[in-house]
Amino acid sequence: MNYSKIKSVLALLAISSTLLISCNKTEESSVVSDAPVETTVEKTTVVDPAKQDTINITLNGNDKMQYDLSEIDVYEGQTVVLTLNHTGTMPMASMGHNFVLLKKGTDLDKFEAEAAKAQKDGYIPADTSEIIAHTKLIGGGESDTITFQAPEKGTYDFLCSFPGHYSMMKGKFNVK
Ligand SMILES: [Cu+2]
Repeated sequence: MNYSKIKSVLALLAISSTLLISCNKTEESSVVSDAPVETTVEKTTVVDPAKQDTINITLNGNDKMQYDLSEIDVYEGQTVVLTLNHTGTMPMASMGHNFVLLKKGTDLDKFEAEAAKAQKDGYIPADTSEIIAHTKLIGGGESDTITFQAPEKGTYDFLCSFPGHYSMMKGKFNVK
């Protein structure tokens, strides 16, 4: 066994690896020094929701007779673009949904009773004097988008006027 030969081979290996490391280091440092200094200036404009002319609202209704929002906040004078999605699969005849925004002081029970008579009109009663805005009645997988002006500041009721739904499908529409 030639111990000294092995020793010299090991020594050579050690030297070459040191050389490699130092070589790499030089390369690295030169890359770093050559690289231009990048300064990223992020221009994120945070728009106050109260100052937007238009506000987009998405309201979903499902097969369990539920809306996903119990409160909707908008600001006085805004143009409201409201999209109602029916995220279920049941047909309009058995699980139809709409969104009806009512004027202040509307008696919800009375309104519902009148709406129930208006099946052919998507449960929108003939007398629409208490309605500020409404979507059409939709079934599973359908959507409807409406655009209207937010009324004066205050709290309003919204509901689904399909018979029997408003006990669960209703909420507050707050105009700030
Ligand atoms: Cu409904």
